[in-house]
Amino acid sequence: MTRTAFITGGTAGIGEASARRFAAGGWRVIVTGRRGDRLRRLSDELGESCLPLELDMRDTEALLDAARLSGEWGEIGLLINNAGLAPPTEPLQDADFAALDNAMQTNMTGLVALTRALLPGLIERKGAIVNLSSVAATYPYRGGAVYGASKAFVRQFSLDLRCDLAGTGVRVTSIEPGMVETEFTLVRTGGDQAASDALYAGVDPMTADDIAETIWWVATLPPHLNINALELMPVSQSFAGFAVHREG
Ligand code: 8X3
Repeated sequence: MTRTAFITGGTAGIGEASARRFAAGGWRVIVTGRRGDRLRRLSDELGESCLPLELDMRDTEALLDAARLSGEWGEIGLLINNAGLAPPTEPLQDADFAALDNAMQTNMTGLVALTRALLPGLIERKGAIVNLSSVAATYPYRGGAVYGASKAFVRQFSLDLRCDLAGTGVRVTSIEPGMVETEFTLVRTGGDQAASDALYAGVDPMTADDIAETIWWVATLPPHLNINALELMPVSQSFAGFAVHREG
């Protein structure tokens, strides 16, 4: 039986790599994103196993429409909630609220709306949900208040959802990566390629393929196994200590 995955944020990075990984594994992939040209390119590459859907995670009505797919494309057994972004790392007191709101709507509201809409079918098929959180859910850093909080939401939403889904056979996982070299920093900095290159320089960061392979592993485990949360970092990334401010 061909299995079907619904992957958000598939025009780049982890979403795009996941679309390729699942298509290569024989799955049908419904791939969403805002950039139609990129979606079309991916769909040309993956052929009949890919259904591209131009979709903005902030448009709840469009999300609910997209979730009403019928026929074989409606047989969704896996939801990969990958779409998400980070606002610039300005301290909250200096931040532009529109950028924060954009991240909150995409990372939380859109994710919940889509998950809610796809849940009846996922329950019927004893499917799985993989949510992309972040190490920022657990480890705070300056300028990360809204991003980190939104990813903590994703982590806790995943864990609480397991309670709601007890007895249904539906699996839920929170994937929490650290540094992955994607367009993440380019988006966060408003397109500053030099800042993005500088952040990843000499780091040997994780790749989108690393995370796609992890999602593949999680999703293809035997059905009695649930990975609740999985935190990953490149070896070169670790933790800093507490900051202490001294007068004088
Ligand atoms: C982003 C993780 O480590 O690049 O989700 O800030 S990190």
